[in-house]
Amino acid sequence: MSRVLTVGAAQMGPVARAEPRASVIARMTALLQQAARKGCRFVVFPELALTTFFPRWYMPDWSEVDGYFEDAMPNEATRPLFEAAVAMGVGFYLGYAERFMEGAKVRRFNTSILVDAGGAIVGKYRKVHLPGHAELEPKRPWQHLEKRYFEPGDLGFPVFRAFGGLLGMCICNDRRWPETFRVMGLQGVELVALGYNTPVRNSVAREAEHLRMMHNQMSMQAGAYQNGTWVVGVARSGPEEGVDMMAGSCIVAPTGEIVAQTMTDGDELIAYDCDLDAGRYIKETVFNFAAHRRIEHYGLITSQTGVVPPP
Ligand code: ING
Repeated sequence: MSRVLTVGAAQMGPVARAEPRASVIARMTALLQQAARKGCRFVVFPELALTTFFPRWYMPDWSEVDGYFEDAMPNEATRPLFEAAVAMGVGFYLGYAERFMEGAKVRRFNTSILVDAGGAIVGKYRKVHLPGHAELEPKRPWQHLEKRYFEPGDLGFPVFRAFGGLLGMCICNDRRWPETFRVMGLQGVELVALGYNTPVRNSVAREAEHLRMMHNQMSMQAGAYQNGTWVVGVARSGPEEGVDMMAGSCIVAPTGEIVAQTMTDGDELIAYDCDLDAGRYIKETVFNFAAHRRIEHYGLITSQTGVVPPP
């Protein structure tokens, strides 16, 4: 019996700094309704979907920073989204800023959750690869302070049994690191859901603009093919608080082919019937890990962080 999961990629256009969560939730619910009409059983939202991409600003006042975080999930603001999803029988991936107390210590993560069609949180992931910097860099046209506002994820790259298959998650910059997909590939992942917030232009180096989209697609296509998995990448896009954010949300097959892609840089839903067995022949032949990998030669990948050239 084929395991086809109809998946929706719910791209979101700009979220203003002052946009209330209720407004964002209403937009997300409308995208869920579109997805349900297309027969989707699982919908992927962007990274930090509930607020504007706030790491673009240096905020010395931590109470202002914490205004962008969720202290519980679901909570009063997001419960309508969970309830709407349950009413439609649709599960979803949600990216948000997670904050909680551990004794007297405040913990803050760039987090995503996997929510099943019954509204239960069946998986959680915390972003491992945090790009950017931790201190104010005045020379930048905008900041990228993820290293200031979040800790590196502490949950690894887990894979969850959900929606009839093996689903994994990552977040934005994670997709640029092959280790992200390989660790999930070694758990047999069949679909990786990820949200991203990526500016169209490189703010720290002279770089032709077309390369941004190429690097985005190449990273996800390679991750898909080299691990025989579907990859669903969903943008927060459009002109947000003076920074143009890249669109290009897409659904990538285990062959590495992009099978669906958004046309706009606003709120837009695309969907595809993802056969979770489509990656089987890849996992059993070219990327049959058990038959072909030689881990005795891979030691540097986990024993060394930076580059050490030969003497
Ligand atoms: N955003 C960007 C991303 O990885 C970035 C940051 C862009 C890093 C381009 C390097 C190159 O897509 C987030 N939120 O990680």
